[in-house]
Parts: sequence; structure tokens; C-alpha cells
Amino acid sequence: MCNVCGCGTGSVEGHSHHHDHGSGHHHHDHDNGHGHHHHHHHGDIHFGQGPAGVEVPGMTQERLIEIETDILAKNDRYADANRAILADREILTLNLVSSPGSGKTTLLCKTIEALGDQPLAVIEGDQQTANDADRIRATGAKAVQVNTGKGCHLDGHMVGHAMEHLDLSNQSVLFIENVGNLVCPAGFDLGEDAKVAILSVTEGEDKPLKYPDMFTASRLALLNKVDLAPYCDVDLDLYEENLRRVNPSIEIIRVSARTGEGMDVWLQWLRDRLAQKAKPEAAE
Ligand SMILES: Nc1nc2c(ncn2[C@@H]2O[C@H](COP(=O)(O)OP(=O)(O)OP(=O)(O)O)[C@@H](O)[C@H]2O)c(=O)[nH]1
Ligand SMILES: [Mg+2]
Repeated sequence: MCNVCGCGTGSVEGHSHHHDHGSGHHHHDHDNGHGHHHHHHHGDIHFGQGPAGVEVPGMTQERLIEIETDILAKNDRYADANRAILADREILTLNLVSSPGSGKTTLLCKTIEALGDQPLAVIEGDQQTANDADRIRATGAKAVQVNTGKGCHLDGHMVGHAMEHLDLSNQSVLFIENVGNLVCPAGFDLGEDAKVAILSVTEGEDKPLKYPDMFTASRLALLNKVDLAPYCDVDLDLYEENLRRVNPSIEIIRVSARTGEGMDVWLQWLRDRLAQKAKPEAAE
């Protein structure tokens, strides 16, 4: 559990959650912090080695797991209700997750322009301001802003309300731009078809190793701002290698929202997912 925000994400759930959402949670203790991507020198301090994956002063590991399980079970009920509506209406839903400023809104605006008359809508999550929803509406797309206040992620309940505020079309795309945060949004199912992680080359190629939960939970990584790569000491092949170390099945597309590089590959990925989302025609 995040002991700053109390949001209920811990490494235990972070690893198992996306594999079995809707079917309860398993608390493994195979992952006691030994091995598993972590390399610690003697004398380094690591607080995540117990079964809860986190320490909070004054609370036992058992209590932490109990709280986390409760929060996530409630979230999953809302997420499942969202998923049922979205499946019935054949709405492809993508949860865009990243650190602040990786280019989510810029990429979304460019994507919306490129998709032309494809029906779509956007839910914008930020702690404060309606800036991003305003940027999306300027493209002509429907958008609703959700401000989370001190909250560090969107949850299934917030997204359910936001869906009611959008006049969603059948067979459309719903983009959810999550709060810029590489930690907490990883643990919260919103009812989406997939999490899409946006990284930017300026963040550095070690980020997948430092914040693994976000990347194990994501199906696709968009490696954005490749136009800046020549100006940064960044090794894009190593960036991809590190992503695959934490998630061997992750798909990766290099893009630049600024120059349009790679946008065709990303748009094709989107169109393929949209085609898969369509239900087979009911037999007469
Ligand atoms: N050079 C370059 N700059 C980019 C690219 N994509 C986004 N930016 C810039 O990066 C900055 C942040 O972009 P945003 O789209 O606001 O990022 P965000 O992820 O939506 O940010 P938050 O919602 O605040 O987390 C802006 O100055 C963008 O113009 C890109 O591909 N190349
Ligand atoms: Mg944004």
C-alpha cells in the first residue's frame, strides 16, 4: 500500500492484479524482495520485503494486506461494472499511464486529429485544473475532467461517474488519461481493455527497472519524444531491453508526438484493437 496516500497499491497486488482482475487476489509470499530485479548492496535499506510489499509504522503486515485487499476488492466491483457497460457497447477503452509530462495529452490530441471521424471520448484525470480537458475539447472531441484533489490515481468509481457525464457512442474509443504518477495507477483496474504506458526518452532508460509495477501492468509502451533522443544521453535499445526485462510480453512503439514519427504504427495498433473489440454479428 502506498503509505503516503493510503491508496492501497502494494507490490503484491501490483504484480498479480492485472493477471486476474475480477477473480480475487492472491497474496504470494514468494516475492519477499529477494532477487526479482532488485539488486541491493550490503547496507542499503529496503522497506518492501514483507508480504505486504511496504511498511507503515504502527501497522502489521497482516493489517496492511487486509486494508489493501478491501480497497482493491471495492475498486474491482466498480471496474467490473464499467467493463460490462463498455463491452456491451463495444467501446475500446485504454488507460494511459505515465509519469507527469511524458506527453500523454499532446499524444492524445495528435491521435484524435489523426483518427478523423472515429467516434471517441476522453476522461482526463489530474489532481487539479481543467487544462487537459480544455486541450482535448479544443480538438472537437468530448472530454470530461476528473480532479482527484489529493488523490494520486483514478479509480473505478470515479471513471463510472465520468462515463455517465460523457455521451458515449457505441463502437467508439474511450481514452482515460490517468494522473501523472508511475506508482499508484498501476494497481487500479478501471474496467479498461488495456493500460498503455507512455514513457519519454528524457526520463532515462532505467525507469522500467525502478518502477516495474507500471510496466508489468501495461500491454503497450509508447516510447515518446524520440525527436529528443539525439540531445539526451539515452540508449533507446537499452530502454526497450529494460521494459522487456520487467514485462517480456510488452509491446513497444517508438513515437514522437511532435514530429509524428511512429504515429502510423500506433494508429494501426489502435485500429487493430478496435476491430478485435467488435462483437461478431448476431446470427439471424
Ligand atoms: N520534443 C517533444 N516534446 C513533446 C513531445 N510530446 C510532448 N512534448 C512536450 O512535453 C510537455 C508535456 O506534454 P503533455 O502532453 O502536457 O504531457 P502529459 O503527460 O499530458 O502531462 P501531465 O498530464 O501533466 O502528466 C509539453 O511541453 C509538450 O509539448 C514529443 O514527442 N517531443
Ligand atoms: Mg496531460
